[in-house]
Amino acid sequence: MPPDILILAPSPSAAVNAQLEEHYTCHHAWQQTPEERHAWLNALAPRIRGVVTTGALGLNASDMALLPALEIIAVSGVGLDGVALDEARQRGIAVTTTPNVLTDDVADIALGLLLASARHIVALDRFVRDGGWERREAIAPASSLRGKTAGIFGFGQIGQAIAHRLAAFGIEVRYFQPRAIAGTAVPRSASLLALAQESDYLIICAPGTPATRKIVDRTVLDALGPQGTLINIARGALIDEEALVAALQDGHLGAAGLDVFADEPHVPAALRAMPNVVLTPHVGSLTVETRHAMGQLVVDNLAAHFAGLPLLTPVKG
Ligand code: 8YV
Repeated sequence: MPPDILILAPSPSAAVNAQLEEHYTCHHAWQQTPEERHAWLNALAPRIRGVVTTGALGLNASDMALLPALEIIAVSGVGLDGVALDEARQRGIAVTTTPNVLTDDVADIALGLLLASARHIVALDRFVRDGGWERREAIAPASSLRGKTAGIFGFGQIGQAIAHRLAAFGIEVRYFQPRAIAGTAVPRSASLLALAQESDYLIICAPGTPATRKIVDRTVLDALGPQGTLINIARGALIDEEALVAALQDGHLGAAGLDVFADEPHVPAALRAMPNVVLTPHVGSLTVETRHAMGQLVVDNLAAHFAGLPLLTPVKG
C-alpha cells in the first residue's frame, strides 16, 4: 500500500505532482473549501504518514495533533516559522526543507525590489501607461545606486547571494546578525540599529523566529531615515508593519520594497496607496526552475524517508 500523504499546496511543476501521485496516496487539502476541510481532514487523519507543505503555510501544532501516524513534514521552502518544531521534535517527526535551490531566485527578487524602488520603476511604468509622459509632465530624477550602502540583516546563504549581486552595482555592503560569519570580507555592524544607521538600503533576510518578531521597529526605521529604503524578502513578522506605514507616511522613511507581509495575503491599504512602495506577493522562489527543484527535493526526501534511507536536507533536531 502506498503511504498516505497530505498535500497542503500543489507544486507548479507537473513532473513533481506526477511523482507524488505515482508513489503515494495523495490527499489534497488545497482542493477543499474552508468549510469542508476540517471534517475531511478528521476522516483521513489517522492514515496520514507524510505532510507536504510550504514555508508560508507550515504545519501548526493543532493540525499536527490531528495526525497520530505522522512521520515526516516535507517543507517546500526554507522558512520554518510556520512549523510547530517543538511538537515535531517531541514526537520524533522528521522535518525537511529545500535549502540552496531557491537562494539565487530569492536574491534576485531582493535586487529587483531594490532597483524598482531606487529607480521608481513601478511608478514610472504607471506614469507612461497613464499618459503622463505624453502630457510632458515633469519626471523627478531618481537617486543613483553607486556609492550607496546596503545593510543586510541576516547573512546566511540568501543574504550572501544578495551581497554578491550588490557588489556588481557598486554598492557598499555591510551585514548584521548575532553570530559573525567567518571568512567574509563584508564588515559586520555592531547591531541591527547600527546597520540601519550606516545603510541607505536595509535588506531583511533573517528567519522569522520569536527573537526577530517586529525587530524592525520604529527606532530602526527612523535610523534608516528619510532617504532610506527598506527591502523585505524574509517574513512580514520581522517588521512592525504599523510603524512602517507611519514612518513612510510622515516621511521618516523614504521607500520600501516588500515581498512578504505580516498577514498574507492581506496587505494594508495604506501600503497599497503609496507610490514609493513596491509590492510583490511573496514570490521570491516562484520561478519554473526553482519551484521544480524545490518540489523535486520534497519528492526525494519523502522517497528517502519511506525507504529508510538518510534524508537529503533534514532540519537538525
Ligand atoms: C516560498 C518561502 O514562497 O522558502 C520559504 O520559506 O517563503 C518561499 O520560498 C514558500 O515556501 C511557498 O512555497
